[in-house]
Amino acid sequence: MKRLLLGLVTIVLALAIPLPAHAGKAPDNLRELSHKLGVWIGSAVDVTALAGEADYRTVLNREFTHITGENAMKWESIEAERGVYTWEAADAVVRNAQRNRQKVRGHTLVWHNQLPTWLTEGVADGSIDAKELRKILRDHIMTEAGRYRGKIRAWDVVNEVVDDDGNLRQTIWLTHLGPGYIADAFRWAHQADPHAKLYINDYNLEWDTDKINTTLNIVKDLKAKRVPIDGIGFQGHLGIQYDYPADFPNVMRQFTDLGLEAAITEADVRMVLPVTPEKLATQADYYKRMLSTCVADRRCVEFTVWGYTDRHSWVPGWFDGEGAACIMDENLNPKPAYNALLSVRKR
Ligand code: 9MR
Repeated sequence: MKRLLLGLVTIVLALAIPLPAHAGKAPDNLRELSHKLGVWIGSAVDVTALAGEADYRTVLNREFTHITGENAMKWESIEAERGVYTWEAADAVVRNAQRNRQKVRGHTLVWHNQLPTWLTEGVADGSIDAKELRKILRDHIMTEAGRYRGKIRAWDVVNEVVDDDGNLRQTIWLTHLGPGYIADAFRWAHQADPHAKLYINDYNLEWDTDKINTTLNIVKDLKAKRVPIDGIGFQGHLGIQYDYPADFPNVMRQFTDLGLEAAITEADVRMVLPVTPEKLATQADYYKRMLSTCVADRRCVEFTVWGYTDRHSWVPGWFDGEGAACIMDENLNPKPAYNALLSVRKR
C-alpha cells in the first residue's frame, strides 16, 4: 500500500512538473538549438556551393532548420531573358529543404536590385510604360509565388522599400506605379500562395529611427486597408566597428505589437580585418544578442544568417578591408559566435 501510494505520488509529481523538451542537455548543434528554442534557425544558401561542395552541404543540412536562396529566387536569376524562366537554382533550394526538413524563406519578389536588364532598360527607354510595368510585376509575382505555392514558409514580398532618409525609396516601382505597388504586391502574393507568411524586409531597421517610423507607418496603413501582411524582417547586417543597436528589442516589439510575426532574416556581423580574438569575442556577443532578441519576443519565429561560412560571404566583395562576418570560418570550423549562439537559452 505504501509502495502504491509512493508510486502514485511520483506519477502525480511527474505530471505536475512538465519538463521542457531536451531539458538539461546543452544542444550539440544549431538544429538541436532550434528545436530547443522553438525558433527556426536558418542560413542563406549559395546554390553553386550547395551543388559543388560536399562539406558545405553536409554542414548546412546538419545545422539549419530554415534556408533562404541567397540569389536563386531573385528576378534576374529566374527571368534573365523576358519570358524565359530558369528555375534550376531556385528549385535546388526548395528540393534541398524538402529532403532535409528545412523551411524556406522566399527572397525576394519586389526589389530594386538584381532586376533583369530587359526590364530596367525597357523602363528607361520608355518601351515599357506604366500600365505594362504593372502587369509585368503582377505576372512575376503570380508566376514565382505560384510555382512554389505551399512550399515557401515565408516570402520577402517587398525588400528595402524605404531609403536611408526614411522616404519611400525612389525605384522604378515607386516612380512608375506610385506607392500603391506595395499593397498590390502583397495582394498578388497572397493570391498566388495563400498560406505563405508575407513579409516586408529591410536593413538598418534594428536602429535607424527614420526607417523604423516610416516602415511602421507602411505596416499600419497596409493593415488598415486589410492588405495581407504577416511579418517584419530585420536583415541584421551589423559590424563590430559600430555600437550594438541596444534598442533592437524595443524596435522589434513595436512591430510585433501590431500583430506581425518577426524574423531576423540576414544576420551577419562584419569586422575590419585582420581578425583578432578580441574582435571575434565582440562578434560573438553581437550574434548572441541578436538571437536573444528573437528568443525574447514570442512573435519572433526565425533567425537566419546571411551565409554561415566565411568561405561564401558577400561582405569582402562589398566592404573594402572588411570580412570574417560569419559564424564559421573558411574551413567550416565554428567561430566563437557559433558557440555563443549555442549558449542562448529560452526566455
Ligand atoms: O548576398 C547577396 C550577394 O551575393 C549579391 O551580390 C547582392 C546583390 O545585391 O545581394 C546580396 O544579398 C543582399 C540581399 O539580397 C538583400 N539584403 C542585402 C544583402 C547583402 O547585400
